[in-house]
Amino acid sequence: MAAVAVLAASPGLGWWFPQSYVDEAGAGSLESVNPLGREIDHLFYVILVICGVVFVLTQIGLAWALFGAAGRSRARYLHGNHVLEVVWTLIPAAALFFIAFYQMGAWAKFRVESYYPEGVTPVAEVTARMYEWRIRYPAPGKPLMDTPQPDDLYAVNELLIPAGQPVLIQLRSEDVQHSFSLPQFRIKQDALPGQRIPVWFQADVPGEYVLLCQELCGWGHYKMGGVVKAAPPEEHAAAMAAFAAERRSDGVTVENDEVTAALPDTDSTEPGERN
Ligand SMILES: [Cu+2]
Repeated sequence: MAAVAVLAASPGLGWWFPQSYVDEAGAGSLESVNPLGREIDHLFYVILVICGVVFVLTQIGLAWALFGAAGRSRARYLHGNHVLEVVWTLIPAAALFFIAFYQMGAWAKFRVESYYPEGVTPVAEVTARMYEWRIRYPAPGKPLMDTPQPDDLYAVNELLIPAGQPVLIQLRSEDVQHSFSLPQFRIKQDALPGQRIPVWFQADVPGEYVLLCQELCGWGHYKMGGVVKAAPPEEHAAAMAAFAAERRSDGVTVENDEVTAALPDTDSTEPGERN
């Protein structure tokens, strides 16, 4: 009884998932910020209900064997019961098949490129290494290339993304196996040395979210944390432009505006036009 009560009450009590964001009313939301994350939560609850039903039926069977049937007949030795064995093989098999097919849609959206949401934009390459996340952004307005470009921007442990739209990162590892995990997005993907793995997600609500390594990768695994900062698209674009300006600045302020105006405007030059 207690177990069933706990099973029924646990989703409302927020035992299973971390708080994602604080909504306008000031209440913490346990819903994932990621649309795909909400689908994954639904799968989680479907499996929780299946396990709950099986648990209750098993306990009823146990109680029946202990107290219901015990008084009526004497215990006797049975070598086996084929019908019973077939039944208890088929029922779990059917349950597993159901789960396998039921989750195919969510899996395809996460993993299969042709099922990615429309407009998914590669924003950065994220390289895991002992013990940090190295982030490589393309220069503002340019696409992310597979190989490093001279005007790329680099950061550590801080991933800036636009909110409200699907974004994609290319995940790599420089040394051992790590795992790129965004609990509030329900995203977890291993980073494997020698592989480039695309991972997409979407922050429906602007805010700061946790980035963790969820694969024990060495003594410093515990400190391999970062942050995903999701801002509305205009704010995000402004933040990236400011970041680019800061990275390209040599720290010297030119007092004379005429000197600045006389300098060639390198940022607006297309790569092909450079001489
Ligand atoms: Cu790690």
